[in-house]
Amino acid sequence: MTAIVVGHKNPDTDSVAAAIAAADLMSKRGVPARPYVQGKIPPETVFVLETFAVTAPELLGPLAGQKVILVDHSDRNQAPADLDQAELLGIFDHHKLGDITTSSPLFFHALPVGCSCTVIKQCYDFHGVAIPRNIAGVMLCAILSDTLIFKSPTTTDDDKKAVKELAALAGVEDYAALGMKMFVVKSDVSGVPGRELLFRDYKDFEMGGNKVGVGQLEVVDIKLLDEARPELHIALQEAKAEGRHTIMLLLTDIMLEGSELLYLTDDPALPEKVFGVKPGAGPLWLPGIMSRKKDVVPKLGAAFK
Ligand SMILES: [Mn+2]
Repeated sequence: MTAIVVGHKNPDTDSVAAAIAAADLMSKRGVPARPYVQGKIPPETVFVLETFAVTAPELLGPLAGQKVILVDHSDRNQAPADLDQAELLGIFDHHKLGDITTSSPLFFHALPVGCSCTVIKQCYDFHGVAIPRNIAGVMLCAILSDTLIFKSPTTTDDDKKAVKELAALAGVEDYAALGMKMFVVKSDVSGVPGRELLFRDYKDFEMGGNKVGVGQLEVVDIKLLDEARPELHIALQEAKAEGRHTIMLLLTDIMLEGSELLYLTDDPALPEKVFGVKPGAGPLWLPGIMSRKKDVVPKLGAAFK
């Protein structure tokens, strides 16, 4: 039976690239596997797949009776709803440990690095399996995307080493230029409905019995989001009304290296507790805040304890 490899809901470049790479590695290790996605592939990822002529993974179907490998998450609320009806073979990840449990032994490859594809690159090397040129290209882009071209505090030396080696394999001479091209594509949000933008790179968390959501839009110039602001505010209000204690959206400017925080919460003291800044009349700009995973989620979780 062919195993299903799939990343988290609201797929990003890492969750798509990691599924493609993990399926290739597992297949070459004797476990036939195919990559899937849990939702619409975002424009940044479409650009990456087209650049390296890699076929987009299909949309995931029912999991009952299937063998599954997860990439880029180990949280129940980011996994397929019917995961319990499948056999979980293993996980490749680089996030905090989630709440998925299994009744059978599994493999679990996780490292505190900037990208799932860095973990999978090391697994290819460990097993002495060659990475195909086009898959090296999408893995390269995933690391550049997740690490914001090494500007994110999640970046490690392992990520930088993987990027250099993958760039060589993919025949990419200037990986920083390729990364910028990718972020320019990602920054084009014109005509995209506010709700789609809010949920494009979005995660819900369970914090102290509350549903807390954090979205992030990473652009090369925060002004590119000006036109979308009215719709984003409506989308935030709708999402808040759907039973969330708190909803946050980080508007990250990767050139200015900081984020503006849009938020709605039942706890007015929350922004100060988490970021140490009192919201004023103007936009809430957070210098140096680039990573949901490293700069936001741990402090947010602590504030709910
Ligand atoms: Mn990732």
